[in-house]
Amino acid sequence: MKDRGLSQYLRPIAMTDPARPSGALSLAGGWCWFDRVEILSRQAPPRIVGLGDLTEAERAGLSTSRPAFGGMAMDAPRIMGILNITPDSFSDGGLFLRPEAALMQARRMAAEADILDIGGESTRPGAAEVSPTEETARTAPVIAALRTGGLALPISIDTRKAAVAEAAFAAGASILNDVTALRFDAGMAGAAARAEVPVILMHSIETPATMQDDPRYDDVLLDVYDALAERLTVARAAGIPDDRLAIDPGIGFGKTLEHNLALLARLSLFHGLGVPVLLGASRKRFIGTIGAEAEAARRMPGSLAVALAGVAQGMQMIRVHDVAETRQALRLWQAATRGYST
Ligand code: HH2
Repeated sequence: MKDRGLSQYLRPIAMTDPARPSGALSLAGGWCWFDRVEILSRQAPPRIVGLGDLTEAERAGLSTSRPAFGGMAMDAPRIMGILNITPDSFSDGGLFLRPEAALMQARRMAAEADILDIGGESTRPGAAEVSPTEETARTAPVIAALRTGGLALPISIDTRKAAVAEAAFAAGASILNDVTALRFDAGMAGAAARAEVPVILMHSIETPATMQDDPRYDDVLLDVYDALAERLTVARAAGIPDDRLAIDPGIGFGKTLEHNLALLARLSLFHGLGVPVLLGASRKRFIGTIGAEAEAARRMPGSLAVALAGVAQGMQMIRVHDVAETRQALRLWQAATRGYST
C-alpha cells in the first residue's frame, strides 16, 4: 500500500490523443485513457504522479469497465434527452405541457437519444414545489402512452418524490433521476430499491427555492465528491446495489458560476466513486453568462461545447435539450479525436 495519508483524492488526467503510451490505462473502461493522476487534498497544493505511484486497487478502481446502466453499455457516451412537462421550466417551460405536444417531442428525441428523462416539476432556482398528484398527472400518462406506442428506450423519471416515481415505474419508466440524491423524500430510497431500478444520484443542496442563496463550499470539487460518496453509501444501505447506481455533480444546483467551472474543469475526479457519471449543463445560466446569450433556448452552441468537454473527461451520460444537435456534435467529436469514423 502506498500511504499518502488521509483525505487525498485521485483525479485521473483524461486523455483522448491517438498516441497512447503502452502503459496507459483506460479511464473507467471507456474512450479516454490516463497515465498520470492529479493528487488533490484540502491541506496541500495539487501534485501530479504517474501510475507507478498508485496501488493496484487504485489503478483498478479508476480503470475497470463500469457495468451497464439501465441496460446501456457504458463504453460510449450516452445522450439523455430532456422532456419537461411543466409550465415553468427555465428553458422549455410550457412548450410540452399538453400531452400531445409532450408525446411529439418525446418521439422526435427518441430518434437520436439513448434515454428520455421525463420531469413534471421545474427545479430551476426559485421554483415552487408541485404537489405529487399534479406531478404524477403530468408525467405518468405520457410515459404510459410512449410505452403503449412501442417506445423501447430507457425512460428516467426526474423527480424527488416517491409517489411520483412509483407511478412512473408502473407506467413504464425504468430509471430514477433524483436531483436530491434521495434526500428530499424519506420514502424514495425504499421505493427505488423495491422497484429494482437504476438510480441517478445528483448533488444538490437545500431546495430549488433556496439553493442559490449564497451557496458556499470549503472546496467545491472535494465537497461535492464527499457528498456524493455519502449519498452512495445511503443508497447501498437501502439495498440499491452498485451496478444500479450513477452520480451527477449537479451543475447549477446550489452553485455559483465559479463553482460550476471548478467542477467542469476537473470532472474526471468523479470516476473515483466507481460508478457511471452523468453531466447536465444544457442551457444553464452560466452558459448564458459566459456565452452572452440571455435567452435559454438559444444556448445550444454553448451547451454543445460543455457537453463535449464533459465527454473528453469520460462522462458516460450527458443530459441535453438539443438531442439531434448533440448527436451530430458527438459523432464529429468522436471521428475527429479518433482520426476515423465508424
Ligand atoms: N438539471 C435539471 C433537472 N434535472 N437531473 C440531473 N441528473 N442532472 C441535471 O443537471 C439536472 C437534472 C434542470 O434542468 P431542466 O430540467 O432543463 O430545467 P427545470 O428544472 O427548470 O425543469
